[in-house]
Amino acid sequence: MVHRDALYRLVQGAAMMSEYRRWFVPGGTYFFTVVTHQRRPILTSEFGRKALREAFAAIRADRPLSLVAIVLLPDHIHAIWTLPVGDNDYSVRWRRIKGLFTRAYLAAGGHEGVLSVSRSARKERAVWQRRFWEHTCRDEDDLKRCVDYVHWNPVKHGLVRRARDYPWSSFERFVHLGEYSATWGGTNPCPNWNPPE
Ligand code: NI
Repeated sequence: MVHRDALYRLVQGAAMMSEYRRWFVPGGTYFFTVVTHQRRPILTSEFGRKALREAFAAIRADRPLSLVAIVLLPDHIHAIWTLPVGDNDYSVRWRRIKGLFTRAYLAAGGHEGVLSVSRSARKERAVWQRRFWEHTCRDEDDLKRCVDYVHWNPVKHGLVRRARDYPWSSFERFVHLGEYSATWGGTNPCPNWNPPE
């Protein structure tokens, strides 16, 4: 049994590494954290999810990106993208995604947060935090750590007990790919990595 288990893990490991090799683009694979203004919990509502889906579809039609993994929390997003070689313009993409979401959200009657003087002066709406957090993945191991972090995040935030109990992430897709068992993610898979959120 021990030997069979060890072999199984090896085979699984090989399958995983090939996927990560396929996804990793040197210098072009990024982990992002994007937070709403004043941490308002607007993203996981039915409307929030629809507005984000549409914003992502619009930006992808215009400026390509591959979404490796994503999780929507009520007040923030963690996402991993790869961009085409030679294209590192993720800031423009996020600005557009945030802008498209904001427009749809306000048009549908969503309320924004308190507008500061500087936001009013810039005609900026109070829906997202201005800044976002970016980490460029160094290699396939780093990418795997980021993917694990994304899928474990709802457990970290106390929303569910296991990754599979959370509906708004790419976890299920990774289970189908054989990356995780369905019970994965009850404990912190990357205890030595502490990005914000
Ligand atoms: Ni988080």
